[in-house]
Amino acid sequence: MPIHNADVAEVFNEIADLLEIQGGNPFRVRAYRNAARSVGEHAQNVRTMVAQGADLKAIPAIGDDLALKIREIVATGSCSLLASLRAQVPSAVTALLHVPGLGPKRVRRLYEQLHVQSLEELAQAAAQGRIHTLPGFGALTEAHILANVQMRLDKSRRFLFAQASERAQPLLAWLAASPDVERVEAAGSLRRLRDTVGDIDILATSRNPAAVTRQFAGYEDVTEVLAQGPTRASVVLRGGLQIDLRVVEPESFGAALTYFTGSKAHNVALRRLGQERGLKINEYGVFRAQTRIAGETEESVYASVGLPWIPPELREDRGEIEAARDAALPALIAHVDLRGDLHAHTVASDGHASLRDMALAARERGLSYLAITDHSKRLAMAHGLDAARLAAQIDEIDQLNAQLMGITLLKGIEVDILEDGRLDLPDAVLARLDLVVGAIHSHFDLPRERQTERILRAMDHPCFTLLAHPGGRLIDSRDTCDLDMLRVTRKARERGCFLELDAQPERLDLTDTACRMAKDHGVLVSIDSDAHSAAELDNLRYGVNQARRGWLEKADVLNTRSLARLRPLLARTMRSSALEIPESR
Ligand code: DGT
Ligand code: CA
Ligand code: CA
Repeated sequence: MPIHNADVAEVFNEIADLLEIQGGNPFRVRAYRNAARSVGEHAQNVRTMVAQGADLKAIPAIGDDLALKIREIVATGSCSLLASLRAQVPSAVTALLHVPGLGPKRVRRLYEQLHVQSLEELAQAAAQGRIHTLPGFGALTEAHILANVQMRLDKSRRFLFAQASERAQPLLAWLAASPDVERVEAAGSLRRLRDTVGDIDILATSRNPAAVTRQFAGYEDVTEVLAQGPTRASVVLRGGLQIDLRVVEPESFGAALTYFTGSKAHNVALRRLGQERGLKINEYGVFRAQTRIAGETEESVYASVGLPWIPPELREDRGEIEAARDAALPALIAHVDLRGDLHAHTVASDGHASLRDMALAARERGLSYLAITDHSKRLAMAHGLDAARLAAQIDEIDQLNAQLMGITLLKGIEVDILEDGRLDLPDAVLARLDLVVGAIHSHFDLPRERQTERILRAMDHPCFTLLAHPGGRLIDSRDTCDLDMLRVTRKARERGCFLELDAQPERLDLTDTACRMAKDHGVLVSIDSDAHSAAELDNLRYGVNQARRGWLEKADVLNTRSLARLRPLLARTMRSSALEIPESR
């Protein structure tokens, strides 16, 4: 198996997990975590670097010892340190670390005292009430664990869009380069840019379909071939992602692409429109009686029922067919429309890059402004800033802005919204900022009414600008909190403040439908990377995907504004009685 940077990162992360469970030296744990992130984000492939004799220590966070380990992994596919750690603690136990509420100490106790070795066994132990009897665990913790584990088990079948896309892109490029392949395209939920993907659907055309399915089954990352025939094949890639390939006739390509892009609900609605016109629409084409009248392109399929082509992101049967009929499809936002980013961290809290490096990375990506929004003091784990440290950072940003050309840092904070809706820092320092980004990081499970009131109260603060990742979800591990988004959206409208679409692949929060609600209420959405490193500024693209699924256009997105037009919008939220209408769209 060829080694990718992600594989090395995975080995290092597992080593860090196992060291942590065994109570290892925290600095050593951190060194492996940093190395994992750094290798994972490194643009050059380590396999190529090793082959070319390049210096691995050029990768940040990699020293002599880790460079040796990378060589070992590239050469042998594994690492002897990992093997010896696994001999002491089974590797399935590391999955327990990712359950919210379970740190290394608790995992160790569960393993040593209850012999819990997997998520399934953890769920069982919780359901049987064996956990709350352990020291350091209570009945509440046990119930919490049970709920979280069940959710993880339910969702383990789906992949984050970013993960699926990272696996699919090289495969698509490899297929496209084959002399036997004429056209190749992703379909399904991946093409619709859904935040999670169950499996990947690929369509191709070829004069020699059997050669294509054979080649596909031999792809370097395939671990299992589920089926392989003359025109279709299904495989599983390393990591567990399933891929279905279908090779179709060129004259059916558009019809097949429409069919396999889905969604199912959209297809049903489209077929019904066809039926009304006496047409049969399927994956082979559009037919009147026995005659094919369309199907080579998607445009021809839509045109056969009198519609313009509909972007895949909208194909969910949420009004897109009606909008297409009325020539009212949105002109969806694109990544190039973003002029800046309003949520990013530095080493001052839990980020990994300095102010200057974040600024330069943003400029390199064509952004003209970047808001620095480190955590506030309540998040002690993340080294949150108190008033004095924030004041110092404000001065530092002023100095940096005076030096840097082509990029402006905005002064902000990701301030914790406390349980009662107060903000975690004094008004005097908040008032010195360009923007105040409020977020909840605790008490996710308050009852709906209290959670909603908490957030509304925070939004009423005279300095409040932007509500960060409103639902608080982590796709794999934490559900959206119980919150009345309609009231939150109305409050944003009334206060003239903004809602964030956090672009981290496992957040993508606002959801697509919540974006749509914001748009419908005239509330501007800010698409933010929430970057904790320079490379994570590229998360913005995932945010743009989600925004497109939420029907957002350039004008609906706050950070498509130039800095000159942004400033008054931010300033307006910094007043107590802002009962104005947001800038007209
Ligand atoms: P996923 O994989 O769960 O993330 O979601 P999709 O949308 O990729 O679903 P998948 O992989 O089961 O099927 C791909 C597309 O094929 C789906 O979006 C629509 C189409 N399709 C699959 N089964 C049916 C069906 O029974 N009826 C219709 N009309 N379309 C179907
Ligand atoms: Ca699929
Ligand atoms: Ca499929």
